[in-house]
Amino acid sequence: MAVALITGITGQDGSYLAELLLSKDYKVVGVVRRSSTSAFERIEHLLDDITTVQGDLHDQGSLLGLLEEYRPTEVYNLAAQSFVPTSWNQPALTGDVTALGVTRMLEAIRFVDTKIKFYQASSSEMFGRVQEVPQSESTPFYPRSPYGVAKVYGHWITVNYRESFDLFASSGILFNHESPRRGLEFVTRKITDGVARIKLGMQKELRLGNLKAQRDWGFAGDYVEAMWLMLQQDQSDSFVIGTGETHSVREFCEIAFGHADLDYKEYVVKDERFYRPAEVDLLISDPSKAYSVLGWEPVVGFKELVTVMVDEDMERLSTGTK
Ligand code: NAP
Ligand code: G4F
Repeated sequence: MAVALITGITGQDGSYLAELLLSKDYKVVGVVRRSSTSAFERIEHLLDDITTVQGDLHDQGSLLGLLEEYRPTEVYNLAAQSFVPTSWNQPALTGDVTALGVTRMLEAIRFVDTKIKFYQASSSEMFGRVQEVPQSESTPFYPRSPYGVAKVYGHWITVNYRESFDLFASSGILFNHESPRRGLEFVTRKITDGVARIKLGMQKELRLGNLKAQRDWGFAGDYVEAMWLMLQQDQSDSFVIGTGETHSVREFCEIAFGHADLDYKEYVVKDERFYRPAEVDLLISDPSKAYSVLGWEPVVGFKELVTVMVDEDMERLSTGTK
């Protein structure tokens, strides 16, 4: 039986990846960090089918112990301090988890079993002040946040262990991907949650930062399929995963508010607090390598993504479900 160990299983992507791997008859082991409150909101429906274990990317021993005990065939390293603004307030912690945490997992694999296949969750945030449009696997990195810098380290240490120790270590350079399970602080979910609250009379306005920023937004459920495909190849490699389209935060607002018969201009208030010390203005992927080598393509388009997120937030808030 294939055994997958997922770090970050309580996060957006971890929950979709666990569902995908269960549907493929994997035994799924999810690493959860110790907390005084439960972080199982996104995986509550899976708890009977997966094994959750305590571990932390800060702690080398916990990772070694987990690999020894569960002997996974595949490790998906999705855990990170993943919110870009927090990385300016907690840059050292971000580097410790998001950068050095990758090395700790790779070291654990090197010591326990070099046959374990490894997936690293790299990010389009590494392209930062983009050196090329669109961005592909060969585009140079120019990160613009401590998070982006940490992800560049995580990416290159993955490539380095692939080349130094012959590990099967793949890096997925994923562009922004969203869903109704996205954290509420990220701009897409902040907007769809805000739209639902305004429509239901629970909130009067929505305070946002830079509306001009452009992102290549896809659906998280489609992107976890690409992660799995990367580990089914004959050789490990790096792949850009995105839709090849870009849209501004303003466009996202137009569609989201419009879907609820509202005009975003009447509700969105610009707030300096949500501007960043250094911005990533434009991201747009060239996913042609993934299309041709992995046979992967996104299914959910931009407008469908936005409207589904609004609908789910309306449903959640109007029925009082979580
Ligand atoms: P997310 O929802 O923020 O989930 C992050 C996960 O990491 C959570 O399960 C969190 O646990 C866990 N975690 C944080 N610190 C940890 C630590 N020290 N030890 C163990 N676990 C820890 O992120 P996501 O959107 O699912 O993204 C998954 C991965 O892809 C991340 O590495 C992210 O940086 C990367 N990525 C995301 C996108 C995107 O658009 N979503 C794009 C490119 C790359 P708690 O639940 O306890 O907080
Ligand atoms: O939704 P965001 O916070 O995502 P960001 O910074 O692009 O990072 C996400 O995608 C990365 C992949 O490129 C991941 F690696 C990372 O882990 C994360 O998942 O912000 C998107 C854009 C930014 O340009 C930001 O300035 O939206 C702009 N924005 C405007 N107003 C806002 C807001 N962002 C947030 N979070 N909140 C606002 O009020």
